[in-house]
Amino acid sequence: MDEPPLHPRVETVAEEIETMETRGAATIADAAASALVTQAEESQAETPAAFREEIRAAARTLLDTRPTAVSLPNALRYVLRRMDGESVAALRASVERAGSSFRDQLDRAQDDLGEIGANRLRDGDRVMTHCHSTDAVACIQRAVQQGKDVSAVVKETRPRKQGHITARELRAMDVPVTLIVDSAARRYLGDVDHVLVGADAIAADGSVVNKIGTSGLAVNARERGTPVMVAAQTIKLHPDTMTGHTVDIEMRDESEVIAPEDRAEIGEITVANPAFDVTPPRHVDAIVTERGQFPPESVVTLMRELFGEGTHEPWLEPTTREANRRPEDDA
Ligand code: RUB
Repeated sequence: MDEPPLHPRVETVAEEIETMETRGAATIADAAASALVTQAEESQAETPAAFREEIRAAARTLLDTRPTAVSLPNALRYVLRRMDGESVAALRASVERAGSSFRDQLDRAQDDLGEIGANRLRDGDRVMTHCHSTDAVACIQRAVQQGKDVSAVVKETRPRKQGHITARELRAMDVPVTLIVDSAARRYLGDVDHVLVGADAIAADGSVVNKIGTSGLAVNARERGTPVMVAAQTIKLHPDTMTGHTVDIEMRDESEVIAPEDRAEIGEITVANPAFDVTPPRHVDAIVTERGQFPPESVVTLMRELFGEGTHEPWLEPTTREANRRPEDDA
């Protein structure tokens, strides 16, 4: 069977997510939902079946871009589950409605969690950040709006240096920033009141999957007695982990770690570039969501409330689901 036609915007968004021009779990979810809406708005499908197949194909293309941020499948599921109607026009309207309510919820969730996270910060506090998380930045921004004096020690975050984005955004809010290399983190942990990070996925046992380096930072913070706060909208909760699935950790290109010419000069080496790591719940003090703050071990209760006991994959036709199952899906 021919592949359904995809709108060029879907291909572009997929490529931007893959190359990290669009990055960060919440931003990825937002871009994926709006790409589905574009596919719906511009679809030339003449039958409801053809329309549905096009939207599912667009979702599959977007899904295949980055494996770790669960906000991506959660966003696609949200829109696909609400695709409903007997005609192309009705289906199109349902996707448009779902895309727009998803994006509204995303914005609201970030504002609400920002308020809760800000309540944990006191006037004069100093936070240490890792990578760039819009959810984490929202907590600091809200604290500043509450009139609190907050400063930050910002980890550069190798290899892509997303810490620079955090530093720029915090400076735009007039927050004093000290930029450090990742290996200087332990040296400064005694000088900060909180470690504040985001999440790409949160597992049912409360483990936090976030940018590589988060777990080492959390272990060091525990040793220093510095509380670790994870700012994560509920779209970061990974429903499949309730039924035993593990989170796939993305391995990225070696050239992000070392330039090919430097590598050639060194000689034969293996370069490994995992993008994320897993912080066990015992090293996390609080997960701050738009639904309140949770000790990591209790996050499963919220997960059950939001997702029931599991999910299905609406981008797959039931008949092709088993045929499309990849071995890594069972990992
Ligand atoms: C980004 C990263 C962020 C989370 C949360 O990794 O690990 O901490 O995605 O971000 P990458 P947000 O740069 O590889 O996408 O709070 O904005 O969803």
